[in-house]
Amino acid sequence: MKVLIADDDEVSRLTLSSLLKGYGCELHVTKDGHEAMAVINQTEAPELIFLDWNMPGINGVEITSLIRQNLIDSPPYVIIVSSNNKKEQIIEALAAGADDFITKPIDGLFLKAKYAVAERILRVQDRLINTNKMLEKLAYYDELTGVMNRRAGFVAVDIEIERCIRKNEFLAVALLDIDHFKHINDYFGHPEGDKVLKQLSKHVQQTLRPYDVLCRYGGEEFLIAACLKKRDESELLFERIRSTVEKMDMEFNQAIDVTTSIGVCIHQPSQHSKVANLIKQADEALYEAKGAGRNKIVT
Ligand code: GH3
Ligand code: MG
Ligand code: MG
Ligand code: MG
Repeated sequence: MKVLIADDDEVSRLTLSSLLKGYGCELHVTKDGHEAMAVINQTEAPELIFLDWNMPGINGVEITSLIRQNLIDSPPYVIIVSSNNKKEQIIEALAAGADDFITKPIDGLFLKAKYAVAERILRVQDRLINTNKMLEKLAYYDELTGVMNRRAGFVAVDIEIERCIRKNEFLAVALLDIDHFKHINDYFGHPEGDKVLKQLSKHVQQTLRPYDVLCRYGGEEFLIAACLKKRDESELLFERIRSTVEKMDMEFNQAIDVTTSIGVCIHQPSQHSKVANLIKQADEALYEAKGAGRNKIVT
């Protein structure tokens, strides 16, 4: 566990650090508020922080407030260590966001008990954060391909609609469907079919810009959305995607030829634009692309 001690008083600093050394944590010791903030702002913030109240620069209670405003996703456990231990003062520290309070001079047994509480709370918090991350992943991303699922895709397209309105740009919305995917499954087997879906997603994602939208719309259909400065940029974009897939070397034992049909709708978004309408138009174009012999783009 990464632990920070901030105290301008040398004796308190030494007492606290020599006690904590016995607990096998990664200890960072600082002498004032600004040094403490520098450690707190490192990419990996300390999980447990002991702050003296009165320090030059920023005091411990002010630091606590800053921590509570800024480190929201993974909040550290903060203990104020001070001889300002009147009831009102302890209440003030807790109100600023401290989790606990230790009175100076520090009592070793008391510190040990409070350290154990901090460890327990941090473990529970860690578990919750990890579970939350996992649920978020399941809620927004397609498990097989790792691209956004349909629900997240719709939200992302709405965001792109807003971006296009702001920048006065066009939005291309496309449905990409793998040609004769049923044959691929029948001939090579379902697990190989899955690998095709994964690899295709990876390759298509790589041809797009970070803010373009790619989501798995259904089985072997993908939804793509991209803001464009000019209408005719669409041709280049989707041709790049079509040919990338066609040229894709499948990383498996057998050579599998994969082609796609793409139906595109180009639209100048307004506040009335509806994702579902755009997809419907893209779907009609896709139907035409299939009818025209597949491995084609129809706008
Ligand atoms: P078309 O060129 O007209 O699109 O023909 P198609 O065979 O691709 O179209 P069809 O809709 O008949 O078949 C889609 C197939 O995609 C059927 C389904 O079993 C398969 N599929 C859907 N989801 C998955 C998946 O997650 N993994 C695998 N391996 N196959 C899937
Ligand atoms: Mg002090
Ligand atoms: Mg299909
Ligand atoms: Mg298909």
